Amino acid sequence: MDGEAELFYRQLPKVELHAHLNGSVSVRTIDRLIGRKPHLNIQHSMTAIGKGQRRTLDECFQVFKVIHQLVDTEEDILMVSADHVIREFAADSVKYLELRSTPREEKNTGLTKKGYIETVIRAIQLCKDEGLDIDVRFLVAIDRRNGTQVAMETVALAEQFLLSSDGLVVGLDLSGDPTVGNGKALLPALERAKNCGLKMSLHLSEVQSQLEETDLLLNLPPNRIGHGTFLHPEVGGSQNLVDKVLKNSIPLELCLTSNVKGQTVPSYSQHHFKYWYQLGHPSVICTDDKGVFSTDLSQEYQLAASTFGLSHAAMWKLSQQAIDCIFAPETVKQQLRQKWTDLQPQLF
Ligand code: 6MZ
Repeated sequence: MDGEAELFYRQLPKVELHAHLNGSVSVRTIDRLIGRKPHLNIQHSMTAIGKGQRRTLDECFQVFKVIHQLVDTEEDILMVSADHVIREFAADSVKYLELRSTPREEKNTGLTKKGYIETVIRAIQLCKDEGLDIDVRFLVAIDRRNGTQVAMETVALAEQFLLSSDGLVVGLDLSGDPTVGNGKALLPALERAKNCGLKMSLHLSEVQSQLEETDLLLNLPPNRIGHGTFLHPEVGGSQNLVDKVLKNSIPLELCLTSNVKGQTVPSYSQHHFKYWYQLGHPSVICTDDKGVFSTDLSQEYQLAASTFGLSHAAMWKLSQQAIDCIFAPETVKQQLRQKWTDLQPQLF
């Protein structure tokens, strides 16, 4: 890669809005976790998809199960979040990060869902107290495969933390294996989330079979869409879906390497980033799972620029416009805009 371009993207201030905590655990951290739990017999080749490698989406979801075995105590969550993931994003010039994670209960270790969220919040607070130059917020995730009841309980938990976390919990994420579960069954939980003021980012149309569900969930409407790979007519979506997204101006979180390595998109040049960018629709470049897909946000920006022939100035604008799409309040947006203005002379 061109060293000068690499430096530009590394230094470019960035906003990361789509990062799953356990998918963001880098190989270095995985090695540490493996060292702490040798009895699990896990090698790091089981948790990261290297350069040039591809997996089916189903295989990617097997990877998360392996990582979950390694991260199953409050101590692990704190170490992974505070010592590694947040710090790595900060070192990559990410100035604002919305982390998302599915609260888990682990009978063996006594981990509870409430304890899980509290620990992530503690990690964010630790980084804040230390003065790390990154503003981190949290989205509580619903894993779609767990059904209506669990979704409802997750919303109730998220609602509690929305009120008690000093603004750190800002919303809800709907994720999980898109080929499993049923979006319609989750609608009451999502409506409740909306009514209690939780901002919502929903994984929609990550695979082609989700047309009907996407149509239904777009009526909420969500505040942002994760992936949206199969929304547009050229790939089997529909103009109706596109119109709904445009009408409500719902930003898209786009994760190039994740989609190519997970094989829902055949190549970088065929990524739907192009479609939405050409429409001038708010599109935010994100990593999804930087550990599992062996990437980082600088690399994703650089890949988008080189694949679609975009200038440094265009990429700067893209990173700046991402500020409009964050879930934190207007005052935070103003602070970030100021930060971008202050940093601009160093890059151009
Ligand atoms: C859908 C995904 C995902 O929650 O344990 N997750 N859901 N599509 C994707 N595209 C590849 N990547 C990650 O992080 C891991 C969890 O995030 C969701 C899955 O539910 C996965 O188990 P947490 O921190």
